[in-house]
Amino acid sequence: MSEAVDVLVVGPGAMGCLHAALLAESGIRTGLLDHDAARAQHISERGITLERAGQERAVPVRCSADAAEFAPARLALLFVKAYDTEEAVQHTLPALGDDGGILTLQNGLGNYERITGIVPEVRVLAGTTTAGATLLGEGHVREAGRGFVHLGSPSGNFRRAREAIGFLRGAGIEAELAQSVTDVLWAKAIVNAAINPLSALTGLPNGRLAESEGLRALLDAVVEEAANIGRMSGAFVQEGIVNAVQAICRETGENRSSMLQDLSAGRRTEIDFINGEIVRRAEARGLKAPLCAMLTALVKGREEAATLA
Ligand code: KPL
Repeated sequence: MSEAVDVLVVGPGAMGCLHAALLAESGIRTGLLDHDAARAQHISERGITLERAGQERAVPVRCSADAAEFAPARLALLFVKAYDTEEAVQHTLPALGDDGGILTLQNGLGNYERITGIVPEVRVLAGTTTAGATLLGEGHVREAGRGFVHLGSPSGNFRRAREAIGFLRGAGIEAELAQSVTDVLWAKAIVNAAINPLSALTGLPNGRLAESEGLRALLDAVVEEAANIGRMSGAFVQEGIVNAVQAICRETGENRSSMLQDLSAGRRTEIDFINGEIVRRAEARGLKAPLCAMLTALVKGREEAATLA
């Protein structure tokens, strides 16, 4: 059955399920787009099981693998892995009609560029979220940290950015207009470049990385290196970024980073789009990012080892 939605969440992973449940629960017309029809049917039948603040509830959410069923959607909220971006945008197009927008809150650098290779810039928003979530099974998610969203329109379409902020706030998610999308994307990339591979390689939840002296020194060094490349690439990176990343480790202390979750589940990680992309951006400027290069090689080694098992 075809029925228009305000927000179409794309990707039923941890972040997609969390946001689809929060939006749907608040009465915003919400859909969830999955590429897997059998899983979509399962989620539609049972709803999303949301664990939040020690309570568990089932939230009915319409889920389908057919994007046209949600047309016309005002906004597609992209929560697929960075390596699936282009395919997911193509899959979403039938829901968007001529005017629907896309907001990416994905991890990694370069997602905005990948999306605007397909959809006109005026319809694309980008930003970051501090939300943490753990996928416990199909359509079953546990919130692992409240989200604060910074988003903006690199093309200057503030009407569309404000509309997206309105939807998120309507779902009780704190959201603000970013002064500079480049700055917020780099800030998040620096956080992810340090926390994600270190937690994935050690198997430790985020909080432990700031507790042990040796790991904290490594964490700080990766932050410094990534921040330097960010600055050389034109982003404003705050002076206190090292302390800020340690604070994020503590605030999301129990959370297993998304890269640790991916590696543990035998999924491909986003290392190429985080540390790998920082290395490429450094090299494009004649610079080096040896720690990011080493972490990229190690995580890719772990990915390869999983295929041998
Ligand atoms: O974004 C995250 C992730 O896991 O990908 C952090 C902020 C590190 C929270 O776990």
